[in-house]
Amino acid sequence: MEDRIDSLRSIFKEKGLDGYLVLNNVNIFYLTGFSGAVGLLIPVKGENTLYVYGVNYEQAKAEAKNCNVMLVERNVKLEEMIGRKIKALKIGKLGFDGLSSVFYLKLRRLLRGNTRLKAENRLIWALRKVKTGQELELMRKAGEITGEGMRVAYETLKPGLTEIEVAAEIEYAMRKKASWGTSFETIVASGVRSAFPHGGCTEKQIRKGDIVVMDLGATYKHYRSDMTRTLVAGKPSKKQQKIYDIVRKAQEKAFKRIREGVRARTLDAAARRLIEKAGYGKYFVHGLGHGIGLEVHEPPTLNSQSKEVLKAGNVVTVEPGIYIVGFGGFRIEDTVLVHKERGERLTPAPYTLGYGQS
Ligand SMILES: [Mn+2]
Repeated sequence: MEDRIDSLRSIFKEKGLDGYLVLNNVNIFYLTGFSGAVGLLIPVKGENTLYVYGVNYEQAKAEAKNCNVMLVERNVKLEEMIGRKIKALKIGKLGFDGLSSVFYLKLRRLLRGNTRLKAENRLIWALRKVKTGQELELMRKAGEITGEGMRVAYETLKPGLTEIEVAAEIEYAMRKKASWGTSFETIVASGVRSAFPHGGCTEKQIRKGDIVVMDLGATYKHYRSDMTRTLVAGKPSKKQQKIYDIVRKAQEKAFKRIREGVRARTLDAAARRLIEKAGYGKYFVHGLGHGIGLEVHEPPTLNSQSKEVLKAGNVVTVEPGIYIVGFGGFRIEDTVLVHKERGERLTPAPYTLGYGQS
């Protein structure tokens, strides 16, 4: 593994910082390969310190890379330990990823004006947004497992089952393919509930002719995947098919434009304009997509406000939708890897609306 702490150090050094404090658990994992620590202090020169409570101390020593593991005793306050270290290292300008307001105030009081604290979350995101080959291997695997979940979803879905019963089959199928867990709460939203983009799943029975939005994702070795398909339990009506086809075209249109250098908001606009022209603009109530990796929602965000320009190695979702309250919702989503000249879907599954008994 390339040393990510060193990469971060060269970035924050360039920004004129002489140290960086990482408190976000996922960032700490990203940088050290160990997920059970509570703080990581990186000075511009010298040793990195990883702060760990007793329960994870031995594991941290075995697993954490490129840092000195420091035990945080139960009777010692973490911010005081970190504050003392910052003083000892004479760090004048310290960047950090994110601190709770309580932690920030305590640290500021302890450092009494000798150290300037500067929120610099974007520095870590600059690294995390561009996936390495090793990360992509895991994301591909997460995508394949998710595809298996969707395959079983297609196979399982039939009128009479509850949404939760379908979700259970999906999750079991992914688990059997070595999923570490779901990326987020599985959505199986049927009938009028499909119009709620975050509808979750309930004990509602799926009825013949219901639109069913199924949004699922597996996690593999910490890396996440995200995919949605919309199905009708039975034969789709003309109106259902018509709206579905618009969403499908919108997704394909945005997908085709993916490549390095494209603006995130251009992609959002491509899908949105198609949906608007078809007369459903006001029913596309969210952005086109989001970055994904160790977390299910990461930068770069793909929406009309986004200032992001895509780079090769970004992994994003492309998920246009149309949600008509009282009628139903339609969303198609894939997890997509950005290459220099094109996008590549990491979530394999067919795009059929109607299916099962007709
Ligand atoms: Mn998503």
